[in-house]
Amino acid sequence: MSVDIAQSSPAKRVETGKLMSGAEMLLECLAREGVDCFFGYPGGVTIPFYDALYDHHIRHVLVRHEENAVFAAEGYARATGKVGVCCATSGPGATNLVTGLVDAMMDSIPIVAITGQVHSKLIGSDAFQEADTFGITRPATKHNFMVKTLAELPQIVHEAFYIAASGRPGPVLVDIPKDVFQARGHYTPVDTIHLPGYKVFTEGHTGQIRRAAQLIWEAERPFVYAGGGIIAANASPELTEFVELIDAPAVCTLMGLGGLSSSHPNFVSMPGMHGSYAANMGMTDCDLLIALGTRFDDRVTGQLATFARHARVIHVDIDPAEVGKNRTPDIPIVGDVKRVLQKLTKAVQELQPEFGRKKSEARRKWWSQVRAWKDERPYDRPHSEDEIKPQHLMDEIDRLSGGQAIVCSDVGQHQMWAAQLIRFNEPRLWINSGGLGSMGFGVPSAMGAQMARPDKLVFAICGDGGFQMAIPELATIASQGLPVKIVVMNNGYLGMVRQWQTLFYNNRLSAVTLDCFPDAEKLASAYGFRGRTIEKPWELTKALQEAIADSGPYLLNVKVTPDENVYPMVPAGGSISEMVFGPPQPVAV
Ligand SMILES: Cc1ncc(C[n+]2csc(CCOP(=O)(O)OP(=O)(O)O)c2C)c(N)n1
Repeated sequence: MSVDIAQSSPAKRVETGKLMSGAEMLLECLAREGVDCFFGYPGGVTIPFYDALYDHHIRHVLVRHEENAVFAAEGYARATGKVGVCCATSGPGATNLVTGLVDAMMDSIPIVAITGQVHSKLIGSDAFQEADTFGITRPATKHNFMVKTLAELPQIVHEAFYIAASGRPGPVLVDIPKDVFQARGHYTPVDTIHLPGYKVFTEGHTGQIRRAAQLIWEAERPFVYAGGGIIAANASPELTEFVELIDAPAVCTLMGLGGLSSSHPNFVSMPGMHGSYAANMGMTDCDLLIALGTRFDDRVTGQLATFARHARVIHVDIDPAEVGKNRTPDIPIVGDVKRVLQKLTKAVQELQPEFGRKKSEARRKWWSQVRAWKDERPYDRPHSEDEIKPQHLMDEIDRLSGGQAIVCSDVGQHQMWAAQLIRFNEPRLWINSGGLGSMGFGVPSAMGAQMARPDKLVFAICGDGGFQMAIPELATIASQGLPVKIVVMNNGYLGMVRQWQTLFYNNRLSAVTLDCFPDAEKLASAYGFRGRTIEKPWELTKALQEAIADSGPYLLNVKVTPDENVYPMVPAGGSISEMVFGPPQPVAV
């Protein structure tokens, strides 16, 4: 693949051939890539880089743990679509990045991670803070580079950005030895990228697209299954137009929420393990499943053998490895879902005179069935006079944000309730660790999102477990003055694990009780901002309004019913049509 990057680079900042250090060259490359801020933590081998940064305009955010540098970069990338950048020193700094890199890999998030490495002469000698970062991060990244000489540094950095953002996005790591940062040489801007082994198929096969259009007209019960690829490809307008044209019911996966507005009349909800009855029944009974930028994840499909078994499948994805990985499609289309949807919409329109209206009676029946499922079993919204129900908390956040706030979630029960009950009327509002499910993600990703979108109301919704993994970042939030609203849904448990132990392990609660949660007011005030604990339903609205109205960060600790379970639930390995809607009833003897 060859591309001209001179066009897209901001105006040249330095004259060609200027003498500079490797550290300065790296900063020059970052500036040319349009990086305005990045997240990192320095150490011995990156001191030359941080020294060059001292005089540079790019903003650096000092996180309190390297894992959170990746999560923050992910928050930045997920909120904007731009490449997120993070940086760590050699050895423990680099190994601390690994969870975040895998997280970005699983969710296809464009990240460039810069790591320092020991002096080239010491590599392989078990030098102080030497780790095989290249080897360790190989399976954790889309691609990784080890820079050996100053001459190759600029080319590698630009290639890293290109690979991270193009095709199926993902994390790319660049490992730079200390002597490369220190070396001096003449800088020549990079104008082209030539990667012969790297191919991205964007357009989709014309014949397959035409066949897909035909299937769409022939179908009596079409169903759209939209994933995170819609967000990554900025294909939300194309998805909306397509769904309206074919007038099919549509679901967005946990990664795709906001791809079709939650308020759109064709939006059914989220499918899968904690998806809605209507979404899962629609997937089960449809005769045509149109899968767009999605990977048939086990949390969506449940038992594969029974998943959408009556359906023919059209699968559009930019990554050929995803097509047919879990379900063999009838029409595979490898391409950028934005481009393919544009073409598919056109192809469907062209066939309209031939096929239009033929199936209208069947389609009417299908819609009334889907609506009946929606009415029959909407999501549970229990209310109590005495306790705050988790669902009540999410409903209030939804009401006060009106589908417009950025919501960064941690992992667990609160994540599922937030995904079920909060509306996302645009893409890039819902930010969560979908594939890896990394606890500790909520707070740092909210930092990154708020850095990227200072104009937006940003929530970090966490459980009391995940929040405690991220407490060090309260210092970053305070020092950067980021007005993130941290809402802890505090049930006193590692709730999602407790739920499984309750339902499937005879309620033998093992290592899931979280006692000693800190006083939220004191904790927040120790960092110089406001916080509060509430536990009564009548306090909820006012407390949330107060947090939102506060001009700074806010920590709201909401004590909720401890033993509430997330429903519906598809037991692991079950068919998605076999949802459970409550605890097993005691059997009479
Ligand atoms: C880093 C990490 N460790 C362990 C887990 C396994 N895990 C998934 S959900 C969960 C419980 C989360 O508890 P909490 O943060 O209190 O949220 P809740 O489920 O109560 O909403 C655990 C331990 C994980 N996802 N990530």
